[in-house]
Amino acid sequence: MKGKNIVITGASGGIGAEIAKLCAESGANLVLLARSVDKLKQLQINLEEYHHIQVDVFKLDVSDTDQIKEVFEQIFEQIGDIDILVNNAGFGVFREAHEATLDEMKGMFNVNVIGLMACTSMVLPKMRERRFGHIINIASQAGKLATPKSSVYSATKHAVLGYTNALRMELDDYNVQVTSVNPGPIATNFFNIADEQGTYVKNVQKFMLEPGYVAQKVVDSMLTKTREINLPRWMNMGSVVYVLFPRLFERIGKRVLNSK
Ligand code: NJP
Repeated sequence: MKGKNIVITGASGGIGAEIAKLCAESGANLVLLARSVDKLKQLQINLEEYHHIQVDVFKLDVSDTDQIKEVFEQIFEQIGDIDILVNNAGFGVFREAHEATLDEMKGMFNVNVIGLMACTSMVLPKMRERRFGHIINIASQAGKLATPKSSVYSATKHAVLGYTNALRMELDDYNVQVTSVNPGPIATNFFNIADEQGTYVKNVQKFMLEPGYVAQKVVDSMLTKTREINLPRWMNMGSVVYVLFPRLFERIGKRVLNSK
């Protein structure tokens, strides 16, 4: 990965920042994007100092598609071709469907789905032309198995998985890899917004993943033909069984499925 240009959205914290740190260790050049530009600049200083790599930061709200176009055009002009795009920016709000506001629904879809697709659209022409690249979309186990209080969030991640699977097939002949990452709960600031009451965090504390562990799996997959990363594996088994026996699964697993 030495010298490769890697763009990460939502790099100001959580798994995005962890992915950035691990990519820096491998000698890649980084482009870090998020709204919190101060946090990005601090990360830039640390990574440049310790790893002697090029790190560029741009303020980007991925819910603003005009901004996406401007920022990616600047990246192409100032830095050059993008080798790996990690679509990581995202958020969730855990609420029952009847309580979810239209603003929340639009907000989640604009960031998690439209933003992800708009960033991808910016890199696709060049990657197809160069017959080289890797697009990594951070989805979720919620994109495979929807649970109460995550109707909207799950819907966004189902959309991400649908998009990602079709994209992979479209790019099959172009040597552009497409990977979806489907984690269960990870110990990040995600839950400050998603789970205000702390109920879910309390219920899943035992099997919460460390962000560095998830990031390592993502970085290990870079420039390989990894189709999906599912973490933890046992949780993905649940998603597989759910597809086969949905009615039974919902009945037997009711208590666990209601942990939000
Ligand atoms: O969350 P957090 P994670 N425009 O809150 C950025 C998925 N996931 O690392 O803009 C641009 O620590 C935000 O930056 P800022 C999840 O759905 C998580 O856990 O400065 N960026 C920050 O850097 C998401 O797709 C869990 O506020 C925006 C980053 O996104 C990904 O993992 C489980 C933005 C969020 O960092 C990373 O989340 C799962 C915007 N409008 C999937 N809005 C989990 N944590 O349990 C937010 O299955 N960001």
